[in-house]
Amino acid sequence: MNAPYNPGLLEQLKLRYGAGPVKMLIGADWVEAASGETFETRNPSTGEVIAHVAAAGDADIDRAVAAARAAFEGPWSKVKPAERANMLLRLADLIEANAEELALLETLDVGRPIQFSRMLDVGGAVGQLRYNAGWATKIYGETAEISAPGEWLSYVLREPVGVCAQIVPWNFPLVMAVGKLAPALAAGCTVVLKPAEQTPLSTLRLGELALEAGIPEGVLNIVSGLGRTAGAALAAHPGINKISFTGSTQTGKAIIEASKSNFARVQLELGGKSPTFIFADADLSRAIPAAAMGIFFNAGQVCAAGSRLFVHEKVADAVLEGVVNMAKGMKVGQTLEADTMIGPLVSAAQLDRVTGYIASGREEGANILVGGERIGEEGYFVQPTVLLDTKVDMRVRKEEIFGPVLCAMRFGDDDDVDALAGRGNETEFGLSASIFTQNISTAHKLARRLKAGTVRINGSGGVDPALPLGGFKASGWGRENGKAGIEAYTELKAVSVSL
Ligand code: TXE
Repeated sequence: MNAPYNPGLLEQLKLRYGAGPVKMLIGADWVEAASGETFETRNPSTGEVIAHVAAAGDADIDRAVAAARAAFEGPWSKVKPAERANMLLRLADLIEANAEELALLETLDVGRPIQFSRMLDVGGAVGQLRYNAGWATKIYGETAEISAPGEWLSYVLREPVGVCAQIVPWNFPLVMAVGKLAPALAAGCTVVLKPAEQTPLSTLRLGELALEAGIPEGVLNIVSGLGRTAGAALAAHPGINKISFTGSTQTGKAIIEASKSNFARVQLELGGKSPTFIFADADLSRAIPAAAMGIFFNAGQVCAAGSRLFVHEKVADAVLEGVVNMAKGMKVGQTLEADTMIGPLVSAAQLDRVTGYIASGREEGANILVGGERIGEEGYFVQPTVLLDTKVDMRVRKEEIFGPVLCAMRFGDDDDVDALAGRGNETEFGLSASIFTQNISTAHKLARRLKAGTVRINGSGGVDPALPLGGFKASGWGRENGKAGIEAYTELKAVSVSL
């Protein structure tokens, strides 16, 4: 993972993407927007424009939904589950065969250090495809005995839900696109997928690989475009049956509003303000790196980032010293260098947002233990930051910052599991939580009381395709991944035959 990048390949990518408008995939065609409009995507390490990309409008969204509908009602409905599985497996192989190119694209467009693009984006996408390929042949209906007079055969079919709109954010474009399309295709649905305007390139390349893998035309359509135009048109389109969205809580509300017109099934994965608890008996050699990387990894642009740290007063000094040392010691900088740990924020807007939050924390009386400043004038880099003395009603404490900014709080022996769970649950979000203690009773009691879709005990880690992913409260609706994730791409139909 720590190999140097290939400068020849980088040059080829720059030439390719700099050459002219990057087209989107509708049916079997690579097309510009009907309006001819484009938008820019930039390299967050430098601020330079990498490419001009087709900006879909209403007409393009209509065309993409029509292509997805024609495939769904037509040829795709005849494709057997085992064939769908094979297509997903071939796409996984093609991603592996083009791994270095996809990793470089992700690094250029997202600003993720190359070692993580290689490991998490490419590895994660392949894992999602292979996991979901397995489900294609394992989607079962049920039978039931009913109580009506006479003799009946009743069975419940699990059918694909239909044409799915999938709207993806910019923090993990490739792996999230694949994480949405793989279960949809495994279940027999067709897809119109919109990557975020900040990071469309790896997803559009994925479209080429999908055609190469033999996924038929119209089954996967990729429309690049702005959220307020293309995204809004897709979410409200009368031709879609389901929408799967990952992004901000605010846009999540707009998606719910849009679904009032088309009754699309809605699945939302929204923001978080996830707590990490470190007890006095915790193994600090695990807890400290987990607390630091839980918020600094990907410059904090992770939905499940551990942005609130609750640490027992007996170990608080040691933990905070450890986290500060990691904040100071990690290499923040150019993403193509193999040992870089932290890259820039994705965009100038995100830089303004994160530095604005740090300023608001200062104004409201928080103390900065480490970091707190932008780094340099080029690119969108921010220092890993730890805030102390925050209050529960401060914006930095309750809102999602989506940057490398940790709020650290102490607790004492008086805080029992119920009190700690209350503090963990004090925001509107409920996505994820981490607990470090050797006491299994404390760990499981707290896990049970936390309102969070994911709880990790004595370890950290990313998303696994086998485990349901999603949140309580304002962190979303429904789950992706695992059995629940595949079933969410199906509709139930009860059939009864009087014998
Ligand atoms: O998100 P948006 P933004 C949070 C994070 C971040 C904040 C703002 O706190 O700082 O959101 O990011 C599309 N109809 N998360 O503004 O707007 C858009 O084109 C339909 C957390 O970039 O939610 C993109 O494809 N679609 C999160 C996607 O929505 C619309 C990851 C996400 O953009 C739309 C990202 C509309 N009206 C941000 N408006 C996570 N849970 O990981 C925008 N979009």
